[in-house]
Amino acid sequence: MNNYPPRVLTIAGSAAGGSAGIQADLKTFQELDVYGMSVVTAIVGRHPETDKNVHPQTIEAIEAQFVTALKQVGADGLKTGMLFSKEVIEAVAALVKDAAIENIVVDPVMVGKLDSKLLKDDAIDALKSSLIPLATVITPNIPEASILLDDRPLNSVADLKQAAVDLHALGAPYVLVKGGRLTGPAIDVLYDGNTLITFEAPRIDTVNTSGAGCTYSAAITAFLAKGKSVTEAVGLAKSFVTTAIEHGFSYTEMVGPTYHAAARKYGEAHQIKIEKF
Ligand code: PXL
Repeated sequence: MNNYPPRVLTIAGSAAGGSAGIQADLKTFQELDVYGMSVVTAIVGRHPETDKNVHPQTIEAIEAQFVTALKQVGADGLKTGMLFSKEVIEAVAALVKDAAIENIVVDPVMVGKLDSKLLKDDAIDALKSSLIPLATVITPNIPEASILLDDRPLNSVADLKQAAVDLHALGAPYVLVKGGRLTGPAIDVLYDGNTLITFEAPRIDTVNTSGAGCTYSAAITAFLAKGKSVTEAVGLAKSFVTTAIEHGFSYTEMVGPTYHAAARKYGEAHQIKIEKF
């Protein structure tokens, strides 16, 4: 055994503003002392209200990056973020399947905070049939869970619990439905096929949550690669992201970034309340 940090790979889009996507993932990996690597699937330009500012990379470029990372270093964990198209999802699923990596977090990124379109409509089926079944854990937010459930409205924690149970049928052993868009405390629901677990943090009164979902799933990946169980990883990651949200910045009038270094700099002030059902 050596003392090298665990190796984690993100397969995601480049978010030029630095708050989300690859940039958020690598910052989070660094904060949590895991060795970060990246496969860039698309370059997202300025104010991406439509998909015209999304510049997808070729399948060849995506495969080349993946093979480089795995051959040069190897991976103890992997997360996927923005994949954008059916073709990319299918190529990534084939690579991930072949690589047989232990910890796989699929964040089914579909729309960004600025309503930017990060996944084409015809890609949803590919996500469900080829990638989600390979995941250890999937981490949809409410709009994503709703789309994965054929536009089911999700308006309460009870709805999230039912959504987690129903999404489990897609084949990932763990489903985390994130309730950040509800009102009241920020409650996420984890389902493992047997037990429902809720993770509750206080709601932080801020608009600066850009990239919070990316940061959360990156932190889960890092903790899994360090050997934590899924339940432990989710609790630790939620504490990390809550602290990052609490200390987010208003650099401009746009929705600002979370502060990835907040837990290190200020300490983690938030106890996550965990309940089993
Ligand atoms: O926060 C979702 C997200 C993920 N990935 C990329 C993004 C965004 C939001 O803008 O740009 C590349």
